[in-house]
Amino acid sequence: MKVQKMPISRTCYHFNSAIVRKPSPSVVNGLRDEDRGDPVYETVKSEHEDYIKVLETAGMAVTVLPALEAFPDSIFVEDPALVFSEGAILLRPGSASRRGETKEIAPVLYDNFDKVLELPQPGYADGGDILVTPDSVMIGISARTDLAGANGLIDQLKKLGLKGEIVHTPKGVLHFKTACSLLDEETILVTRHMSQSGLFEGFGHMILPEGEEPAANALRINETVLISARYKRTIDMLDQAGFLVVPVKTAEIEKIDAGLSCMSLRWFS
Ligand code: CIR
Repeated sequence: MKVQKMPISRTCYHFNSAIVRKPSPSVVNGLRDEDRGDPVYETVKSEHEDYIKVLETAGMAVTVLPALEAFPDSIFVEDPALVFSEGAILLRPGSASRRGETKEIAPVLYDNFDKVLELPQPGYADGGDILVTPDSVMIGISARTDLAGANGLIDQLKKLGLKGEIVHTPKGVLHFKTACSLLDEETILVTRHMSQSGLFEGFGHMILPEGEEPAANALRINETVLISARYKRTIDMLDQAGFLVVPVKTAEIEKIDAGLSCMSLRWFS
């Protein structure tokens, strides 16, 4: 079996703390790239409750923030902030309708972290564009994260002792992590297209089966890999490779472009 019990230490996927935010009925108006119909609030709510249970089972203490009616996408707490054991960074989402989410997430970060930094002006950066790897914090330029934001973020990461690296999100892909995620310190789950980008040369690649590209946003937490329950071939592939896969139902939230990472902020405290 590939997943090993590692000592609890700081790695890219050993976490014991998480922050999530409950969905509000306004979630039905969430942004989306493609129209697959509005999500049903009650179903989103129940999928989100299950997601919290999965995080708890994976070993996290979860802080649940109240729903925000004014921000339909605020369930995606990964985008307005970035957190590490070393401290937190408040970001500036690239989408105008989400920009106010930073101010809303700030208080819980000041409560939990000694160091809270802010993305300097100018520029935008969404947490969904940031992939933390053992060597660097990769920042994908996208429709939401621009060069100024990425450079500002690199400066803030330096203050936490971390190295940022600018990369490019393929055209038509919402966030960098929409197309890849870290399975362990040396293995990446990745779409065939992004696999050919040359970005992950030092990693082993697990390429998503054709038609299951949306499963790319998986989430490794401690011993488990969370993955959308809809993608059976990807689940089988990871299972056969020895990962401890936990299928999570996110079909309704996926209508507004959710993956597994975007609904939580995670760190080791
Ligand atoms: C948005 O377009 O901002 C939301 N509907 C989806 C955000 C997903 N976030 C993420 O993958 N980090």
